[in-house]
This record gives sequence, structure tokens and C-alpha cells, in this order.
Amino acid sequence: NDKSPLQIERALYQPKLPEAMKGPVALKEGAKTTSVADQETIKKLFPNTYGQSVITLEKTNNQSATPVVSVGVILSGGQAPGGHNVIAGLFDGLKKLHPDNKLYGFLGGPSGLVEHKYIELTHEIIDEYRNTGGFDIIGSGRTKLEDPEQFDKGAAICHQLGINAIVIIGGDDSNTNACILAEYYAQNNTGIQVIGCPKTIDGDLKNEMIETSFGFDTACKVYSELIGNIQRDANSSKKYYHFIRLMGRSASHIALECALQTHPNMCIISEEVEEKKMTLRDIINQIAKLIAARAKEGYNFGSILVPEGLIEFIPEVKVLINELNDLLAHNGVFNAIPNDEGRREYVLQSLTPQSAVVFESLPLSIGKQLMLDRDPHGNVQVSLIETEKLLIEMTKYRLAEMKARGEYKGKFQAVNHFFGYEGRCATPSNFDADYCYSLGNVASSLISAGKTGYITSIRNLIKPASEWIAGGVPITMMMNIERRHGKEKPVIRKALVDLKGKPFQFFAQHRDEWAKGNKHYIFPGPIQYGGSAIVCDQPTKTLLLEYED
Ligand code: FBP
Repeated sequence: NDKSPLQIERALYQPKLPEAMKGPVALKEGAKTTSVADQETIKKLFPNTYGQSVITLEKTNNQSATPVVSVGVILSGGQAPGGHNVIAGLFDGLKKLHPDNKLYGFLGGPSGLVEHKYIELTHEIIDEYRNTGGFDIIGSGRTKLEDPEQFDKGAAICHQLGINAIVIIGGDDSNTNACILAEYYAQNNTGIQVIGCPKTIDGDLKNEMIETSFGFDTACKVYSELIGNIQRDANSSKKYYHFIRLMGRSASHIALECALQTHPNMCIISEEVEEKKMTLRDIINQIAKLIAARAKEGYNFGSILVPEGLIEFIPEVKVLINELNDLLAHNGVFNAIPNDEGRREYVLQSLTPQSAVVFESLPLSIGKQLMLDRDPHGNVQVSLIETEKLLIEMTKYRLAEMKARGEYKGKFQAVNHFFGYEGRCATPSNFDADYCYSLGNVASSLISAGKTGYITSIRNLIKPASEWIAGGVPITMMMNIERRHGKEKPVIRKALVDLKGKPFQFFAQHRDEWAKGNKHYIFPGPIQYGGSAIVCDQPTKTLLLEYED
């Protein structure tokens, strides 16, 4: 057999649904909505999809006949545990509504729609992927859907296959584009609906109506298990400082959640660095101070969590990155330079004097990583920048200076880690398996009711699944106008860590205590899939702190 016992067992897991969704559902329309900001502008840009009502799904006894529909599904962006269950929930929901309903999967992300690459998803295929991690059922990609030409190509394949609706499973950018596509299809009377679904391990697609994005729960639990193991190792051998960088392109939700789960000696939160306008030097001083204080107590070991996006939040590095973005965008001269030294020289000559100083002060390897290609959304690929190594190098120098002045007596040996990809495709926790299956089911109900421009929403997530509240939210409700790559654009507001919010406040109240000694470490252990609900069905600490009374 080419499956592990857990794979076999997990395939049989029946995800839990909200009570209201266990049988036929009715859609209850709530109050009309407005966007979070810039109402007039957004209304003008989305005349067909703006202002719709929030929808709640309620139990009904009379299932009305629904027309036969065909649906296309797209996985967009980075993997997140539970994506397969969204598709399984969508498939089962559609089949429950009418056995002749069909589901197609566009291959390799949004480009599958434009390039007409697809498969029909059958019972056999779906059953292979139930409750599994990964996006390999149809693959994912980062192509941006933003041009009318792409939209028209998408409409052509939908008409050819008789597809009435597209479900886009993605993060804030992908759902913004889902809304633009919904509006375009409505304006052009294509008869194609578009529904979004909130995905990303980064946890930054959240607001009043979306309590969390799927995948955040599982990914944080995987990283926290590893951090706990490392802390136990550090506390056993008592000789290493572990600098652990955690994924999360921009927001520090993952680092914060892992800190709440494991109580490390230090966790940097990018949003705080930005608010306090901390320079790289300030951050290094803070780390060195902690290490010196611990050394005094006899502890020459510890754990330091570093959010992947940190580099972009340090004010002087942020200015540098912005200059590099402008300088390197479609720069034929730069691209034609054959070697790293030449490229570095070119960059140094082209930057403003202040940024040139910052660029020069960074280790060569980091400078090289900052010059790498941007992703299709124009973002610096922060997962490729080894910020934890930068911090280790600079801390070493700082501690040596302090030692020379007699301010530090101790031994500093550091080990670097990066936890990212190992958590993105893990077997979904019960929370993500249930949440995702429910999200997929909701999408089928919104489609059969003819809705478009909506994102699926499940709330009351800290309660058992049976008490979850399912529905749909107009995507325009979450939008505002932001300046992106030099242009004013309607986008879903990205949720960074709220420094006034309860998760950060809890962390801030306890971090001084966690900085000291070795008694506070927590060892969460691996995700549990079977056993008591206390160990299997716990939501994240972030959700608990945000929503518990
Ligand atoms: P999404 O926002 O698309 O879900 O991606 C999340 C993420 O895992 C980030 O945390 C990370 O910075 C990025 O993807 C890495 O991208 P890639 O898979 O292209 O290396």
C-alpha cells in the first residue's frame, strides 16, 4: 500500500458542518452594505455588485428545486491546508443540490481559466483528496486576473463548457480580482457568477465578517510544534540561540500566533517595529540586550521568532526596497548586467545617497536577495530573503562590541531556521478540515441562489462547528482605495496585526516574563486528529483572544 495509516484513516474523516447546513438551506438577506471606506468611488467602479446584502444560511424544511449548474474552481496563490476540502465541500454541495451538477477544476491557478486548461472533477478524483493538504488536485498559480482580455478568454471557455459560476479560492489580492471579474461578467451579461473563498496561511485576509482565512490554523500549529521541539532541545543542550523566521509575507500574524502557542524568549512583530520607527540598529540592540541579560542569569541559549516580512517594515530598509522596486522594474540595463558585482555597482550608483548607505551596510548575500525578481503582484519575495541570518550576523558584531566594553559576558552560538513551506501543505487540522468543507458547501448554496461578487463567510468559529454561522458577504464591503505600484486601486483591505488588539496586547503583557529563564516554554506537540476535542478541535489562540468574552 502506498498510503500511510494516517492517510487511510484521514480519508474517512467526515468534516463537521454548521447545524444549519446539515439539510436544505434557505438564504436570508440581511442589511445592505457599503464599503469600509471610499464608498462613492467603489460604488462607481462596481455598479452591479456594490451594496448587496450580507447573507446568512438558515435551515429550511422545503428544499425547492434548483436548476442544473456547472461550476469552475480555481486555486490561486500560495498553498494553504484545507484547499482540497473547499473543493470537496463545493462538489458535495453541488451534487446534493442536483446530481447532474458538474464541477470543473482549472489547472495551475488563474492561468488555467485564461489558457483553457481544465479537468472535470469526478467522485473518484474528489475522494482521493478528501482531508488532505496541498493544492495538487488541480494545482495553483500566481497569475493575476486583471485584464479584460483575460476575462473574455475565461468567459469563452465557460460558455463552451456551460459553466455558470467560478469559485476563486485565494487571498486578498485574488479575492479583489474575483470581485473585478464578477463585476465585469455582470456588466457584460455573460451569465457567469463569481464567488470568492478566503484562503491564506498568512492570516491577513480577515475582518468583521471573515474571522480568519483557512490554512492559518494548521500552518501555525505545525510551526508551533517545531518551535516547541527546538525550545526543548535548546533547554536540554543549553548552548544555542535559535533564530526562527516564520512565513507570512507582510503581516506578523503567524509569528504572533506561534509566540502565543510556544512562549519564546523573544518574538519580533513587524507592525510594532514600523509603529515605533525602529531602525535595524534598534532591533539588534534589543536582541543583544536580551542575550546579555540572559547570560547574566546563566542562560546562553534561547528562542527568537522573526516574521518573514520584517525586512520590509524597518523604515530605512522599506525606503530602500521601494527605490529598488522602481529602479528594477522592467530595467533592461540592469537585467543585461551579467554578474552580481556589476549589478551591485549599478544599484549603488542609482540609489539615493541614504539608501546607498543602507544597501552597503547589509551583508552581500542580503543585498543580492533584495535584487531578486519581484513576484507577479510586484511584491519582494520575502521568503527568499534570509532575515534571520542578517540578524544573527549583526547581533554577533554587537555582542562582540559589548564584550569589549565589559557589558556582556557569555557565549553566543546561533542556529538559523526558516519555517514556511513545511506548514503550507500539512494535513489540515480538524478545524481547517471542517472550516474548509463548510466554506465549499456555502459556495454551492450561493451559486445556486444566483449570487455573484460574494465571498463565503463562516463566523462564530471559536464555538463547536455545529454552532458556526454560515453565509456570504459582498466583496465590495471589504474594499477601499489604496495606492498600489503607483496607481489608486480598489482593493480588499489587508489586515495587519492590530497593536491595540487582544492577541498583541496579551503577548505584550507577557513577553518580559518569557524573555527570562526557561520555565515558561510551551511544547504544543504535533497536530492531533483523533482523541478528545480539547486536543483536536482547538482554534488558534488568536481567534480565542479576539472572540472570547
Ligand atoms: P498567499 O498569500 O498567496 O496565500 O501566499 C502565502 C505565502 O505562503 C507567503 O507566506 C509567502 O511569502 C509566499 O506565499 C511565498 O510564495 P511562493 O510560494 O511563491 O514562494
